[in-house]
Amino acid sequence: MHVHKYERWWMLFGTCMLVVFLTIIGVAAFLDNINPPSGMQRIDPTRVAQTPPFDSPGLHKRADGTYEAYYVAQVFSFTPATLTVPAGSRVTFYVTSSDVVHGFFIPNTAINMMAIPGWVNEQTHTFDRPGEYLLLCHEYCGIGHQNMFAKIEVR
Ligand SMILES: [Cu+2]
Repeated sequence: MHVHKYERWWMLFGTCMLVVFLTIIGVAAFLDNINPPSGMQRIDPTRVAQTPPFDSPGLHKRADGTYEAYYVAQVFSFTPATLTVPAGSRVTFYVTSSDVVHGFFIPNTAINMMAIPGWVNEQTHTFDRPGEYLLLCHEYCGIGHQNMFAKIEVR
């Protein structure tokens, strides 16, 4: 079978691009630890305020010295609005929504989740650099969406 040389170059180009894309995905998934959030934990969205631990949202210290941060997203705010985290601490964020789908995004970290009514999503980040981090809703959730943000202070 004869394959024209341009056809061979094009097949080689396509194969190389496939390898490049799979390498980028592999590096992001395994080296940068960027993975889809688990979303395996359920919660009754009508009873979020009465369901522990979301009845007291905020930062909770674990016995091993790491932290859990429980967040409730609702139109058009996050609870807690401000979180103070010690520098260098490893924080696992647990987030749910009590009304509609919201986003949960902290720029300059790998934290990027959806806050979905009925589900609890989680992701972990270590805050090595002190400073003020912005927590943004990046899923359009209604007329006040652009004002939906919170702050994380790392000291
Ligand atoms: Cu929003």
